[in-house]
Amino acid sequence: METFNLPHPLTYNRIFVAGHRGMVGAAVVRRLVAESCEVLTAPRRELDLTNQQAVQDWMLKNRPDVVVLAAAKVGGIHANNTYPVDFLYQNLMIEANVIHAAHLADVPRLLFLGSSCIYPKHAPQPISEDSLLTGPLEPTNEWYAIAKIAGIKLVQAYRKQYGRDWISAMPTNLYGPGDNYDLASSHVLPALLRKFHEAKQNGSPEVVVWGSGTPLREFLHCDDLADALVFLLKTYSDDAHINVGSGVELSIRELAETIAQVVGYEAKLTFDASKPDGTPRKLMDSGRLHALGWNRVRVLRDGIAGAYEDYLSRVAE
Ligand code: GFB
Repeated sequence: METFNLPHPLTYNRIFVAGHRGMVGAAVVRRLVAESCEVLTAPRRELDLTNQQAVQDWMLKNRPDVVVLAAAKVGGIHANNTYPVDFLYQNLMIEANVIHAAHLADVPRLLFLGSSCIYPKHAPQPISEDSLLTGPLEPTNEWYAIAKIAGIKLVQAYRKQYGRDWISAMPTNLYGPGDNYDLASSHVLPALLRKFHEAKQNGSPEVVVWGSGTPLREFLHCDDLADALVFLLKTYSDDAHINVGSGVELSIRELAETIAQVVGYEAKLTFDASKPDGTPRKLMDSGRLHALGWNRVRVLRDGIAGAYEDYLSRVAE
């Protein structure tokens, strides 16, 4: 079995980015341009990642050196809470198919992406990697969390049983170009960008913010995540999954106020208590990543300004 010597330069590697049309996958593809590697992608119409046979056929035919598993069914608190089957079933299928096919094709290096929601609802803050499976999950996203925990365990199982040099990274809440701005299924940051933009256009005096506005969230730009992932691919080999956060934390109310400034429109914030708050706080401890030597996080306001440009150019009417 081929193993990787670390640090590994990635030069001339054939790297399959599963989920290249998603926000994270697209960011990874952008970042890999600087690495002199060959990026492999598979459009959804040609490869359905929930189809086991199709994934195995594709992997055995293409035999990449590296797989970055950025494909997932993702969504904000409302979508997670409303479509538990989609978030559990689709993510289990995608992970199991891609990870097992990578094993069959003897892929030397694989990076699986989890999520900060894998941790218990009331985990001590900032949340260290060791908090996994120490308490009950946040109910609004336990389906997604269980699927992501299964993915981490699958990667660990292949390491343990077959000596695969595969790793898992846990990103915090993400935002950036390519985000989903559909109000029913998006995360909070793109949703509020859209709401403030539309309020500005319509001259509306108020913007509705779900929940109480008090939950605390940490936000990381997808291009910063992609940079950290490439760093980990080159340098990290361990059974333990590793947190990728920004350390930039604020309340949902503060986020709304920041977005108001970026969009340039002051509106009254109305809090909709019929919508769930979700987990009260979700700040990751990224100390392990920093100790390895990565800590390059952009200023949140600059990142949000870039995301707003993306929204204006791609989505806004
Ligand atoms: O980003 P979000 O949907 O997901 O919501 P989570 C974060 C917080 O923002 C919650 C509030 O307290 C929401 O109630 N919020 C306020 C809004 N206004 C809005 C709005 O207009 N839209 C949305 N979506 N939220 C997700 C998980 O949890 O985080 C996923 O469901 C995943 O599994 C993701 O892990 C990273 O941070 O609560």
